[in-house]
Amino acid sequence: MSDIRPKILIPGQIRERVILRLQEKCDIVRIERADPDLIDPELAPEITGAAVSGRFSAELMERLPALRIIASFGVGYDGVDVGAAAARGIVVTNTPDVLNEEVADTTLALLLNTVRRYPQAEAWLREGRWERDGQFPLTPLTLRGRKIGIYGLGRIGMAIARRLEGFGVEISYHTRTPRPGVAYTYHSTLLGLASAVDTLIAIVPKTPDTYKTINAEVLGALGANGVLINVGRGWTVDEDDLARALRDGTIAAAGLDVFQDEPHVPRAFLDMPNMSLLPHVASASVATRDAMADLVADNLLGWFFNGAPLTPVAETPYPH
Ligand code: A2R
Repeated sequence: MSDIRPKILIPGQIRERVILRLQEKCDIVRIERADPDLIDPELAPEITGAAVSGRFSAELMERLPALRIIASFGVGYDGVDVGAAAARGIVVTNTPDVLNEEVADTTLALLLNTVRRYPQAEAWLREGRWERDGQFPLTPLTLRGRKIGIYGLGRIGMAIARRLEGFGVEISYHTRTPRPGVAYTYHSTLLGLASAVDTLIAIVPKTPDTYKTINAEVLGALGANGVLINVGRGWTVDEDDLARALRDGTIAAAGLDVFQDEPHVPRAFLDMPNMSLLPHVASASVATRDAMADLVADNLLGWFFNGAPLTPVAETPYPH
């Protein structure tokens, strides 16, 4: 297999480094977006691999009879129809671990920005209000004494928890299965966790089971001193319920890096004084995005030239 140049389809945009890494040993076939009709029917039977940042549908797979592997950019691979891939014997890979620490850094920054209002304090200075109006108002909220509940204690959740230990706060968590070997308090339901803490950090994947699970009931359980932070997927939060809870004081504040319909952010959020908002930047440093790009390329190169991909997802294990 190593003497031929595999043809790799790249639908839409991807970090240039993926292409630079691949093109030495592979032929790259680019289409403007992940639309099956854009694939040249003469090339389609020769395409054996794909690299994607975003969506890859079952229809696209159907047009590519020789496709064996889809390397997805990012740890969440909800844009790829993994069920269809598994049914066709196509391996899907993602980019776990290399972004854990960066995402955890962002999570702590977002938590602090939300609780202590640092972005607003900096805006106060930049707008000349320190000189004109005096001290920035004291923040009603503090991280001191908070009880933090982590919804999802996987690779990233653990990196967040390790940082929180240094901040001297209480830590508990909810997952479907208790994580062995950790001392944090386990709650078997999300509602149970929300009732026991005042700060909820969500870092779960987008799956049918996590859809709008952070809803009015969970926010109510968090309580009036409550803070919600979401760095997983917007899908997990009922945004209407959240806007209502922030408006009527059901919870105190929220910090979001992810939204249901990105890059659209609900108008209600933009006007909310007790929110800290980021444009999905949790892993967005050059170094970390390069590491993710390298892992996309190394999965494809591993498959075609070394006999195995590096990080296949659970639904399409390798070897089968
Ligand atoms: O439930 P478990 O025991 O499989 O624990 C996983 C948890 N999790 C859930 N917890 C409660 N209810 C659910 N329905 C549910 N589904 C999954 O989320 C595990 O503790 C965690 C996921 O961890 P990892 O698979 O290691 O993912 P990682 O690398 O931490 O990334 C999390 C997500 C990505 O999927 C992207 O959507 C986002 O962060 O960037």
